[in-house]
Amino acid sequence: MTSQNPIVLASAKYPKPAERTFQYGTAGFRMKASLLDSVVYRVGLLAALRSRKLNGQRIGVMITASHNPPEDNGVKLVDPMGEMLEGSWETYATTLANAPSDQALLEIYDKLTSDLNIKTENKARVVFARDTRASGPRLVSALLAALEASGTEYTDYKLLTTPQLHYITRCLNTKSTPYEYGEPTEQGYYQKIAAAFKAATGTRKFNGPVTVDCANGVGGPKLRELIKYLSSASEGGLEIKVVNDNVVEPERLNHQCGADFVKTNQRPPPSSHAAPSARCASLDGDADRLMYYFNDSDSSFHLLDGDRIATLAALFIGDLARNAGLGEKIKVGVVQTAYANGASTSYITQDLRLPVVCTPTGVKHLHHAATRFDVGVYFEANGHGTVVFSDLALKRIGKYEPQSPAQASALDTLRALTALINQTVGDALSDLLLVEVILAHKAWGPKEWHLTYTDLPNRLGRIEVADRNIFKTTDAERKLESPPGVQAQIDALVGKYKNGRSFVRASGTEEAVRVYAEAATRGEADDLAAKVADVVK
Ligand code: NG1
Ligand code: ZN
Repeated sequence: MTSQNPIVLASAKYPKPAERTFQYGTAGFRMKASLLDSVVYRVGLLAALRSRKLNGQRIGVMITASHNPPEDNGVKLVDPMGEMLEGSWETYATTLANAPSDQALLEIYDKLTSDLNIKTENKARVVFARDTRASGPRLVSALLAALEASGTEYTDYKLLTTPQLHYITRCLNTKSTPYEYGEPTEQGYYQKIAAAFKAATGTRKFNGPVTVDCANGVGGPKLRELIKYLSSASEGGLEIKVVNDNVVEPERLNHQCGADFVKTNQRPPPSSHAAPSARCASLDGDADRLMYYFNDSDSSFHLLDGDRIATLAALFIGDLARNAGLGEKIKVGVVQTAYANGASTSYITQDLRLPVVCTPTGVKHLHHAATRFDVGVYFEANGHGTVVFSDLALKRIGKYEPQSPAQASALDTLRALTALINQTVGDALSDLLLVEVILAHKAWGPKEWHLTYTDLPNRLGRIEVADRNIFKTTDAERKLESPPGVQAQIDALVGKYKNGRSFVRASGTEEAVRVYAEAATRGEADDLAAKVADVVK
C-alpha cells in the first residue's frame, strides 16, 4: 500500500506550509528557519536521487544561511567535484519542495526516478554539515529522516564552513583516482592548507598581524583550529587575531559584524578598534566570503573587497606564471559580474593586460566561466570567489622543468598556490591566507594594495516593486530588455555623466530590484543612481 511507503510516512512529519512557494535560487533555499523543515526533508530526497543518478558518488548537503540574520536558515546541494548543484537539477529541487502533499511528493520522486533513468539499485551516498545557527540540529533531523526513508548512506560532518564541506565532498569522490584532492576530513583540510601556506610563503616576512572578524559564525572556531596548524608568530609565522568568534550566543551571528555588514555599511564592525593601516578582514556567517579593510592615518575607511582580492590574485599569479617561464603556456583570465567596479575592470584589461569576462550574478555562473581559462580568477564584489586551475594548467605547472633559479622559485610558489587555493568554491579561510601570501611576497600593506587603482564612486540601491519578474535582462544583466523602453531611458541618463555606468536587475534572493550606478564623482554617482531609480519606480 502506498501510504506505507517510507517516504510518504516520514514526509507526514514535515508538512509543507500551505500557501508557500519555494524556489531553489542562487543560494539554494533560504528563508526563516521555521519554514524550512519540509524543504530540508525534500532536499534530502533530491540528494539521494542525485547520488543514485551519478552512480553513488557523494553529494553534499549544507545547512546554512550564510550572512542572513540568525533566525534564517537555508539548504543547498554540493555536486561531486565540490561544485554547486547543476542548473537543471535546481528545477527538480523546486518541484519537490512545492509538492502539495506527501503523496504528491512521492509521485514526483518516482517520476523523476523514471524520467531521469535513475537506477534504483544504485547506492545513494550523502555527506552533510551545518553552520552554528540554533535551528541547525532540528533541520538536520528532517534531513536524516529523508536519508533514512530513501535508503541513503550518509556521514554527518557536524559543524563545518560551507567551503570545508565542498572540499570534503570533492576529496571523497576523487579518492584513489588520478585527480585525488586531499584527505576527506576536516583535519585533512587544515593540513593541506597549512602546508601549502608555508610553502607559498617561503622565507617572506609578514608585516604585522591580521585581525579577522568571524561574524560570530562557524568561521570562528574553524579559523582557531586552522591556526593550530600554522607556524606561530614567534616562529616567523603569521599572527592572526581572531575577533567576533562568539558562537555560544547564536543571536550574535552576523550582528554588527561580518563581511556583509562591512560591505553594505562601508565601515568596520563597531567592535573593531584597529590601529591606522592595520590589516583587518571579515568573514561571513559560513566563511565563504572575505572582505579586507583598513583605516588610514586620517581615519578614513578603505574597503578591499572581492574586486580587490581578484585583482591582487590576478596580478600575482600572472607574474608568477611569467617568471616561472610559463607565460605563453598558461593564460590567466578574470571573471566578474556587472557589480565589479569599473576601475577594477580597466585595471585588469589595461594595466594587467588580462582578459575579463562578465557573467550574471551568482557564483555558479562565475565559476563556470572561470573554468574556460587555464587559470580563472573569479570574485563577486561581495568577497565570494576563488581561483580555478584547469587540468592542463595543473599538468604544465607540475611537469615544467625550470631553466633558472628564478624560474624555480616562481614555480615553487605557483605549485603551492594550487594547493592553498580551494578550487571547489570561494573559501574565506583559504582566500585569507592567499592574500597574506601575496602581501608578504610584495612586502605590501593594505595601503599599497589599495593604491593599485582608484575605485569609481558607486551606489547600490534596492527598490521594492510590485512585480520584480517583469525586469528581464540581457548582456550579463547589464541591459534591460523588459519593461520596454526603460533601458533607453537609462542609457540617456548614463550618457550625461562622466564615466557613468548604471544597470538595473531583479534580485535573485529578495523581493526587490537593484539599481547600481557609478560615475566620476560621489555626487554624480548618487545623482545617477537616484535618477535611474526614479525611472524604475
Ligand atoms: P541578488 O539578491 O540576486 O542581487 C545577492 C548578491 C549576489 C550573490 C547572491 C547570493 C549583490 C548585489 N548580490 O544576489 O552577489 O552573492 O546574493 O548570496 O551583492
Ligand atoms: Zn556565505
